Amino acid sequence: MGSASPLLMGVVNVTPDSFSDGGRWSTPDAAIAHGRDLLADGADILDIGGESTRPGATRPLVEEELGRVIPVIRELSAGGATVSVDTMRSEVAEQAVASGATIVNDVSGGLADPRILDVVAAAGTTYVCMHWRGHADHMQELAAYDGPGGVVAAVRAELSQRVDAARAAGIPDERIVLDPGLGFAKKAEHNWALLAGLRSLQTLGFRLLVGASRKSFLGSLLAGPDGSSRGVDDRESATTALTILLAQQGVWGLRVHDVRSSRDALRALEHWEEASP
Ligand code: PMM
Repeated sequence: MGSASPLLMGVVNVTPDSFSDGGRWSTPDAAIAHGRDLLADGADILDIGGESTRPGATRPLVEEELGRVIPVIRELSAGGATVSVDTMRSEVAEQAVASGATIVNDVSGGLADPRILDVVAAAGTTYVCMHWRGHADHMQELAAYDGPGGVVAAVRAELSQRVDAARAAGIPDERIVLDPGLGFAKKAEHNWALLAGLRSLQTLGFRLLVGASRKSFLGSLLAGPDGSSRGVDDRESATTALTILLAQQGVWGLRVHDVRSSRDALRALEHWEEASP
């Protein structure tokens, strides 16, 4: 197929409670060291976040979020890394950009704090606009997609409205990246439908970022005979398979926790494509 390889965005969650790696990198020093490891493994971008969005999570105070992410962003961007800030808050985005972040990854697509769109427009950064319906404490109640075309049509339409808001704030199309928001107000079957229907989202004309890594729909897929979900640390092969499949769909970026396995898989795919007549 010869599609360009996606960028790998390595996740640095500076949180005590993220579902995939909560608590492992919750001090600035541990997070900085982890970010450097991800770069060595082949990350193109480091996505630094200080708020867990796991279903049911409660929000940190803005001061807590700033205290978690700003020292990490400052240090890693000073070292030359391309840094993205994973935040829904305009104050955090503003300080993150002032500290070296060049991408704002807003999982709420501008819904949680609309001023974030003005911050991004003024800063001239890339804007990752994810599909979102509500905060983590109640998002699973919002996972209903009963209209015509189901979840794919709904996510496409709702993302398109967020693009209108981003444009109205002055963010140019070439700085917008869309994300279907796997797991955010979505059940497992919704995530699979979105993955299978990615082409429909691509017809909006924007670059796509996808975050499937270690998410609970993979835990359900790989559930044991007793129905118990496979643990987060044991979902890597399924994540890597999705890396290849999504690369073949031509996505722009993949947000992953284990950069090394996805990088290895992409290298094999690139080599395959180069060797193909
Ligand atoms: N998922 C999580 C956090 N941030 N950002 C984007 N753009 N897309 C995602 O799918 C996404 C995100 C939740 O996963 P984590 O708790 O493992 O970081």
